[in-house]
Amino acid sequence: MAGPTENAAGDGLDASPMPNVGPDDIVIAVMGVTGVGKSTFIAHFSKTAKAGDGLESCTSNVSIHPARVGNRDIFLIDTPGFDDTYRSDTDVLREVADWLNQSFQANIQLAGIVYLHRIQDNRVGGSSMKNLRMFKQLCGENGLSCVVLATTMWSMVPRDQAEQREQELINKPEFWGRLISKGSQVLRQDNGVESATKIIEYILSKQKRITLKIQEEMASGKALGETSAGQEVEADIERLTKKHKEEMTWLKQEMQEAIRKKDYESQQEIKAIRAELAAKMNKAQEDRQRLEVNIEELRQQRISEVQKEREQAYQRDLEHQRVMMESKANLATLQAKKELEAQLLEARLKQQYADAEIQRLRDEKDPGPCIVM
Ligand SMILES: Nc1nc2c(ncn2[C@@H]2O[C@H](COP(=O)(O)OP(=O)(O)OP(=O)(O)O)[C@@H](O)[C@H]2O)c(=O)[nH]1
Ligand SMILES: [Mg+2]
Repeated sequence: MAGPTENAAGDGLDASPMPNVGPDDIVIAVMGVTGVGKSTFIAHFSKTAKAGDGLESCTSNVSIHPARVGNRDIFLIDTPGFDDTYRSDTDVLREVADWLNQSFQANIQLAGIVYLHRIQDNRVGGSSMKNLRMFKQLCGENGLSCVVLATTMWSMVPRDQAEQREQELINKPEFWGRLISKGSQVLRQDNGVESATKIIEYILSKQKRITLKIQEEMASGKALGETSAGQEVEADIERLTKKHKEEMTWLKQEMQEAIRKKDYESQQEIKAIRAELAAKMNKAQEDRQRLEVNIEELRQQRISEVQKEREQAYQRDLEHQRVMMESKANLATLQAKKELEAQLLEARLKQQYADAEIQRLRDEKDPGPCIVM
């Protein structure tokens, strides 16, 4: 069994950001909100991609997938979306930024980015739009001519409605408008491998290499929290903290009211809500502090986080195997017990049959007193 320090190449947990990838290779990143279809897109060209089947985030680490598109060998990078089910935006940004920093330092530049968007999503303030804001800040303007903005899930919306939404995305500057005016290309991911191939081929036709804004910013010595993407996350934390403080003030008032009324049940409820809220406030502050890292600090922290994650995964694996072995053993005991019970029952029935037979033979031999009328 593999120990916690062993790891398959390219799952993003490696100390090296890009095992087997060099500066001459073509590397394309796929980004977008959780569940938009990033892994599905990559799986059209690579056996190593794993698409999800539920609403929860599936891809939680940056991962590299060797892929073949037409007759070209390239690498596709799967990325976790912001608004991940389990991780905060800070966690996701730290992971993506660390990976981008390392590739920058290894002289590996992206050939382009495929930014996916579900055609049914266009609500300002929703997670798709937050992802788009993060993407804009991460990417900056220089590489936008190598960005394809592609919509997925066309089969989920009536065609005319989907086309109307696509127009809205294109026309509104706060959606895709500004990106398009700086050179990004809109394409549709509406036909499996065929449309996916067109998207990759478009990027390949550009024959460029791009540096993202966050790579430049961090290479120039900025802390993660000082980069544009980091500022975006900080602004969200700020908004959240303000909301939490308001809720806390309101809860204090509610508590005073409950104390005045001697309503003990409400007091307990409010206490529990307050504790939960306090934990959230602490987490937000922790997240803010975790943005205060430069390239090297981030790298060192990520190495120990990854090591911890791997050890936890290893422990979970061991526990899983223990439970499996225990249930197998229980099943075997149960089966043995059932077999024994069946054998006992059979023996008992045989005994009863034999007793009855003996009794019958006795009755035949000695039919008892004959009563003569
Ligand atoms: N109808 C339809 N379903 C799709 C499309 N692309 C992906 N899906 C489905 O959507 C679900 C999520 O797809 P994934 O590829 O795992 O999404 P993801 O972006 O990798 O998600 P995370 O890893 O959680 O960030 C899967 O059940 C896919 O089969 C599409 O274009 N149309
Ligand atoms: Mg995925």
